Amino acid sequence: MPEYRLTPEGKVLLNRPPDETEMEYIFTEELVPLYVLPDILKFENGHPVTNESEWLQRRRELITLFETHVYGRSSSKPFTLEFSIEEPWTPVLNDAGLRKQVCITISTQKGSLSLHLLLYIPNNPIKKAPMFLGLNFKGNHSITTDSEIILNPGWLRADPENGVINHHATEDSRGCAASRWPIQTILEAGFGLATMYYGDIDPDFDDGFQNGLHPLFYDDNQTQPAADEWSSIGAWAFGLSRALDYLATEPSIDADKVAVFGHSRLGKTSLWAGALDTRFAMVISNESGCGGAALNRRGFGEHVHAINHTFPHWFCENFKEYNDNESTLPIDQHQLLALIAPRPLYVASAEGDQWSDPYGEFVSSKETSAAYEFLNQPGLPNKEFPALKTTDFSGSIAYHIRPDEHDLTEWDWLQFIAFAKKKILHFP
Ligand code: GTR
Repeated sequence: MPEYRLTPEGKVLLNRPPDETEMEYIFTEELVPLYVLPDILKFENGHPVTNESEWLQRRRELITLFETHVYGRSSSKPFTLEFSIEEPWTPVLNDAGLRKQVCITISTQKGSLSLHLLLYIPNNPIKKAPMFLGLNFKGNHSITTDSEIILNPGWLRADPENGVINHHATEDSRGCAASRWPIQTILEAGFGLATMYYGDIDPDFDDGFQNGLHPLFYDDNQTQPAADEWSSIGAWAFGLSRALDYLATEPSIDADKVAVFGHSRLGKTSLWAGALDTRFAMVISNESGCGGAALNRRGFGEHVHAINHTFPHWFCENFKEYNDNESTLPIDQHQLLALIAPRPLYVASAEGDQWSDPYGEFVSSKETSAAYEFLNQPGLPNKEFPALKTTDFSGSIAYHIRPDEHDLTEWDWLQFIAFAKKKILHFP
C-alpha cells in the first residue's frame, strides 16, 4: 500500500489513505526493480565506441534519442535576436558589483517574444566575469528586494503569500525567493550571475502550447508540437542558450566560463541545455530528480507516469509511451549526464527530497563517469554514496547530498562556487 499521494501540485503527502485513482510509489530500496542500464559507450547497433570521433557520433545518436523520446526536438527554424538595454550597468552593493537589465527579443515570421535578463558582475574593470546562469521560478524581482528590478509583467504561478495576485506580481513579491540567490556571496567569489524568469519563455501550465515560444516556430496550420517536438523543458533550455548568446556579446563577461544551473524542474532544464549547447562550460543540477539526473529505471519517488500525469507539458508527447514502462526507454538519464562530458558537472541532492531519488541521482552521476574517463577526464571520485554534507572535487563530476528539504540553499551555493572556482575560474 502506498503511503504517499500525488496532489495536483505534485506534492507527496504522508500517511493518508490512498484512493483508487492514486498511483503507487517506491520509497524503499527493496522495492526498486532489477534494471539494466543502457550502455553509454555502445552504439544502438551494439558496436563499441573506440575513439573520440566515434564518441561524437555516439553523442549525436544519444541526443537524437533524448529528443525523440524525452524532451522533444528544438526547432531548427531561423529566428532573429534583438537585445535592448533596460538598465545600463549600475553600481550595487556598495560598489562591490554592477547590475544590468536587458530585454532579449526573439522573432520569427510568426511573431516575437521578449525575455528579461538580469545580470550582476563583480565591479572589476580589468577582469571579464565568469558567470552562473540560471532560470528563476518567480520573476527577476523575486531574487532580491531591490526596487530597481523590473517587476515581471507576465503570468506567474499562483502564490498569494508572496504577493502574486491574479497570477501577476505586485510590489510584495519582491525578494520572495532571495534565500535561493546569494548575490553578494557569488560576486565576492569573483563570479557574476545572470537570471531570467522561465515563464517569459513558456508559462508553466498546460495550455496546449498556445502561448510562449512554441507558436513562434509552428509550421503554417500547425497548432501544437508534434510528438517528438519540444515541449516546455525544451523551450526553457532554448531560452538559456539565447541568454548565453547575449552574454557572448558583453565585453565585461567571459562567455567561455558560463556555468548553467537550475533547481528542480529548472535543474532538468539546465541538464538538457548543457547537453545541447556545448558552449556552457559547466553544468549544475540541484535536486533535478525525475527527467533530470535520476534514473528512470529505478522508478523511485517520482516516476515517469507520475511526472507525465501532473506535468503533461514538460516532456514531449512520446515520453508518455514510457508511463509504467521505463525499461523499454532506449536511454536513461546517466546518458543525459554523459552528454555534458568532458565539461565539469555538479549533481546535488537533498535527503529530505526522496521524491527526487537522491540515490538514483548519485548512481546516474557515477555511471556517467565512463564517458568522462573515455575522454581522459576523471569522473565522479566517490565510489560509495557519500555521507551528508561531504564533497570531493578531485574529479570532473561532483555530487553532494545535504540534509533537509527540497530547496536551493546557501550551503548548496557554496559548494557550486567552490567547484566552479576549481574547474572553470582558475582554468586557462
Ligand atoms: C515537483 C515535481 C518535480 C520537481 C519539482 C519542482 O512538483 O514533481 O519533478 O520538478 O516540482 O520543480 O519544484
